[in-house]
Amino acid sequence: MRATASVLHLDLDAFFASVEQRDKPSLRGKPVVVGGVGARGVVATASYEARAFGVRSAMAGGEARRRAPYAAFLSSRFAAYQQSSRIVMALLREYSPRVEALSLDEAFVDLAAGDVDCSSVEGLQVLAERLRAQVVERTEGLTASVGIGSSKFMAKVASELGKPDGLHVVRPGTEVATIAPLPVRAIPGVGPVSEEKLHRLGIHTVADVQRASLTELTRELGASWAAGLHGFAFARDDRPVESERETKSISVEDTFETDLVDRGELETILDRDAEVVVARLRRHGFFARTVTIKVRFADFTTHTRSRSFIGGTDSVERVARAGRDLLAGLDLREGVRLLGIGVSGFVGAAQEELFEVESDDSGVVTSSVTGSAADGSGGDGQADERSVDQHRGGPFGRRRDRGFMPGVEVEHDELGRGWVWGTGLGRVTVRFETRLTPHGPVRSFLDDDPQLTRAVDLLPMAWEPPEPADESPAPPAE
Ligand code: TTP
Ligand code: MG
Repeated sequence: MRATASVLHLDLDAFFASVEQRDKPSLRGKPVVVGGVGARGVVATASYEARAFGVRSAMAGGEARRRAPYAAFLSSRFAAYQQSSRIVMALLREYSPRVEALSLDEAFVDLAAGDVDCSSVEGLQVLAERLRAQVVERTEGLTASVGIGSSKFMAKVASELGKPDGLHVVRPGTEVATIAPLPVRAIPGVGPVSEEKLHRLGIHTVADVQRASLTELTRELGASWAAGLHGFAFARDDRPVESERETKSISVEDTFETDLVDRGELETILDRDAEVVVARLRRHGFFARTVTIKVRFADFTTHTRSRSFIGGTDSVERVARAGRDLLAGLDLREGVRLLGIGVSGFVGAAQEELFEVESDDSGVVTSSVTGSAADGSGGDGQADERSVDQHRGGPFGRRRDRGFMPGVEVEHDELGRGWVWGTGLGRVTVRFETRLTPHGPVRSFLDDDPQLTRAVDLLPMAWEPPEPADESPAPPAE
């Protein structure tokens, strides 16, 4: 923890849904759900208007529809979210060179590493309000919540307290009191499993952790985790802000209580870890060129094996398959103590041709392909951001190639640009409006109408970030 409040955390409000409302004027102020479109889709996020009906991230689409039947359910448009994310990240880099992006819509900024005077809280408030106003201006309407504090933990807690569309500064000296009433889930690293364990110990809030004895925590959680948890409860956090370019790899590893020799079992673990790794990769909006596995044997010798692709991938299937292939090259009979899988060699996801290269995998990655083909709506929570591009010229029937999923942008030869409002029974309904127009009219077409096509490019933003080099990590030197 630092003496001044020099760590800033920014998190865009209802990010995907806000981009949709910005780009679709008739949806502003209305309940909007992104994801959950297909039969088995999952909600990626919901606008605050939809949250009022109880719709939440990760909720099944069917449940979300029951709660908010009149909401607009849209498939995600990854390229549009990425365009706005890049604008925000570039803006943050104007404040400090040390910006750590946690996902497309969330980042830490080390103000002390920039040219910022952090000595006065009032001064920081002025700076943060200016930053928030610039976010609205440069993204043409998105809002951000900002938190400032003396560590990453404090800054994150602060932005949560500021949400939505607000600012909160945790004054140095008030950290421990600020976090005391929060649920244990607010502590970094406390997920559902640790939360459950702590609840069983009667520990529900950070104040409960403060009161618990370290001995008791150690008994239940192990020494290192107990010490970390206890430290966080007293606001001890000196984790550095690491700029995006320093994020060179994402990996997960498991150490086993007894050495494993069964290849099938190890492959299953590898598959599961590949899913975790790829989920994190996608949250960063990256594609990876290299897959690495790490195997430590019973005698503690450690082996790593890598494989690289020509283009980047964010396919669970490809990463897992590469991992299995690499594992196949190792003799496991001695027994495996530790198994890890990681991805590196990140490239930005905005390269269209990558989707074409990837299209072989879409049947596996886009889990709702069969489920949603019948209703023609396509898309599925986490995966539909990809299917937008993969369906074009991909391995699907001609109809699906048109990719008219709810929410996607289309162009009509005479009526101009709009977005797909709904599909079904061989028809497509389009609302003709964009970010730059007032509410537009609605028209229906046969879904093979030659005058109607998917819009290829995004509408440019008035302010585009300086190109490019430093917006996604460079591929590793060969
Ligand atoms: P969050 O910042 O967690 O959520 P949010 O921006 O939608 O809402 P809030 O105002 O509470 O910050 O996530 C950012 C985006 O990441 C979100 O808009 C959609 C996407 N996302 C997923 O795709 N899957 C998920 O499980 C979550 C939590 C988010
Ligand atoms: Mg957010």
